[in-house]
Amino acid sequence: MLKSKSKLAVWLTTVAIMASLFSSALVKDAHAGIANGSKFLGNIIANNVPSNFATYWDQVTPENSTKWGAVESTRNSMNWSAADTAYNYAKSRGMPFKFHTLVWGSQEPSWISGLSASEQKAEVTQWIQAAGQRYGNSEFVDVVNEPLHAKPSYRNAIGGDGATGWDWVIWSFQQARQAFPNSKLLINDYGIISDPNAAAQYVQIINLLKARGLVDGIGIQCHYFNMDNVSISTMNSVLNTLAATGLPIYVSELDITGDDNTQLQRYQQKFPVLWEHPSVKGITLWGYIQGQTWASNTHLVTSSGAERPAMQWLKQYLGGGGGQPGTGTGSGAYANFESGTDGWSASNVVSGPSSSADWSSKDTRSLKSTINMSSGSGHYMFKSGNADFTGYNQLRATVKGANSGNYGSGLGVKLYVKYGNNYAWADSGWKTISAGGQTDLTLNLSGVDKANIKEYGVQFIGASNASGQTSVYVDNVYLWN
Ligand SMILES: [Ca+2]
Ligand SMILES: [Ca+2]
Repeated sequence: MLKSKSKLAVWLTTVAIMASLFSSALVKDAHAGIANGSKFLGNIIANNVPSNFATYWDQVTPENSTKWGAVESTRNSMNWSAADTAYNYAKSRGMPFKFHTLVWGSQEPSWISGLSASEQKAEVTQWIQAAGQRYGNSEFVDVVNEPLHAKPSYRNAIGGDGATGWDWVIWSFQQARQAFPNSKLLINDYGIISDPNAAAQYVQIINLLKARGLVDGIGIQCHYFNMDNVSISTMNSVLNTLAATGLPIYVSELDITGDDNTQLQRYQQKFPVLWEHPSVKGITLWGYIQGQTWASNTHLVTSSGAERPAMQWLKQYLGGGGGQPGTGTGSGAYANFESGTDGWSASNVVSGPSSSADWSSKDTRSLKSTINMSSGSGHYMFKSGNADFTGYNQLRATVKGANSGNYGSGLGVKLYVKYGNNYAWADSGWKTISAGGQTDLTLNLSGVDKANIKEYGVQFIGASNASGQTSVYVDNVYLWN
């Protein structure tokens, strides 16, 4: 990516510049980053490694330094210095490294387009082999970047469209397999997460590669111009389309804009959709420090090192919840359901609530009820009685639906409170979950009479075309500042 923050037109041009992804079965640095477990949460490195990189991230993609035009701006004179910095850092920390990228129609060397076809083919081959010799222990390689949007000028020299329509892509992956026999080979593009038609076209290329044993994962960039306004249902639809190939998905260049509150809300809504999808094996963000991101307002940490609200939320979310536990079981709101229902009730349910080991978002148990869904049906799990939320700004919880019944367009979920002598209502706003899905809910308590809480809980609402029986779960209900 370019770092210019100038005009939109420049950004849109540079959009054609991104790409990247990574990995799965790697040994991770146990001390790096904010993500635990089998998935990585990575970021880019430009010329120097930010001092707080390992505080947040556990995977590395070079921002520009492994692009062909950056390495070989003068023909046959290779400059690997910045690439070495990123690669050596990743290797010294045990972080997966992704080489980004081998074949791409942007940031090519300027001299390539003027050569004969045979010279072009020889140069691309030489470039791929040189990269493999130097960085053959890369966990991931973006072989072809942006095939739908930025085809290389020299593509006719390496097979052109050919009989498959994508012979040049197949040729590129064949070369990469030879040069990087120990790496996972990825394809990468933008405009996918927000466009089911583009996803279907992308899958056509992927299936050509898969049939030849040439591709190991699918990269989707997920930049702000696709992410800021995409709907959850479109995201799920696209992820499921890609997952149907059987290949792992890597979110390769995530960024989201907005003022502090807008960015926070977008992260809260959309990051879990990516992170919790079973086929998504890792996420890489495209920058995080103010003044060092390619698009303004995508940063998560200010130039002075302060974390924006979205960063604070991301840490809490990936840390598995917790937060401030209120004041215990009397007033306050902490409920973890490890040893019972914590005094919660349910209404319009077939059975429950009960403490269940079916699922949990924190520790090993959650609160479960079984419900019969119908169009607009309302079901509740809640705790009534006086509670005092004084001193806290948010009430949070995680909810889940079982993979049974017909969820139609999605089961509606809301975290709510009733407060004051009139039992006034406030809630988190709608989210929807599909069968088997889960989501975090955050209720902003501003405007609520926090010293006079009468009831709090979760409302589940059947979609207009919902039917059948399912189970719903609530866990890790807590107060947060
Ligand atoms: Ca050369
Ligand atoms: Ca629990």
